Amino acid sequence: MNPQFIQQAADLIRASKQLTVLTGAGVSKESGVPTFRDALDGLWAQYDPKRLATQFAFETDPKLVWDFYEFRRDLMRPAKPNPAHVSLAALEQRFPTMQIITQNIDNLHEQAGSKNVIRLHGNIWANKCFYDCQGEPTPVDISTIGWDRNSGPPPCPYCGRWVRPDVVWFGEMLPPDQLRAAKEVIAQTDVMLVIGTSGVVQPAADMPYIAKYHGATVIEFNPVESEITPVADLWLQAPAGESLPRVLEALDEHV
Ligand code: BJW
Repeated sequence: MNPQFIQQAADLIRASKQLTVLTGAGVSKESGVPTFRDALDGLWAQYDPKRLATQFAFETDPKLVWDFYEFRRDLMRPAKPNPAHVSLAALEQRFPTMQIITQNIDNLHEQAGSKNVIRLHGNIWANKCFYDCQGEPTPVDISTIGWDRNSGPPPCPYCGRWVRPDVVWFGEMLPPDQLRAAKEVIAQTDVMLVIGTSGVVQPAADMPYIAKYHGATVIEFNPVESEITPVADLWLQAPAGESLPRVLEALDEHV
């Protein structure tokens, strides 16, 4: 990794007034959480998203989809924040208005200590009624429900129909308050760090382009070229768990 790029990133961050970070699955890869689209080990290389991550899939085979998310929870349960999450939490200490906008559902930013986190795609550790029978959303605490765990999703305690994970599937609207908050912060952003996203899923994929349109500088952290690279002013082509701590060190050298 070019040391000049590390220094340039640190200089841009130091001079920023509103620092915003957009993260995707790549930021959690070094914690052992699989990405979606990496060719060999991404989830969608092994599983078909149309059969697992849509309302239609859940209506067609609720047990298959529920079991897939239980499998994902088992994969994520031992995961711990990696140096990229830790560096972002440390960066928030230095820049208290810094905002993370994440597509991730794994909670690792919060575990690392980040406070200002906008979650675009929900939270795998939470559940809700598939029909939102008590209003949108209808959260359900499944630890209070007794049901046969081999039979698929638990019954909603209010309406008796299915409980589902509180994540955003393809074709679903994003949580409106989170999306609104993201749009507001992007309009104010002068430096955006884009970390570990392929930039193919809307509306998150447009956010760096919108930030750029509003005059922001975009710094990408990704070992592989993405849909964001064409709009990036600076591309740190390395795993985020390696590049972000080095940017932090470069910031600390000039305090
Ligand atoms: C590293 C690294 C390391 C590796 N360090 N980096 C046609 C055109 C435009 C839009 C649409 C369209 N047809 C349908 C749509 C809308 C659709 C969409 O965008 N589809 C596209 C795929 C075409 N979007 C939606 O449906 C969204 N809702 C919506 O738009 O509502 C309005 C609407 C509805 C209907 C029609 C039209 C409009 C909802 C999207 C929900 C996404 N949900 C998922 C699943 C969440 C639950 C779960 O986990 O199961 O969210 S899909 C999946 O993709 C997940 C992720 O958050 C999301 C983004 O993936 P991400 O994070 O970018 O991961 P990867 O794997 O793609 O990339 C990882 C990157 O990390 C790579 O670049 C690596 O190189 C890098 N990396 N190691 C740093 N160590």
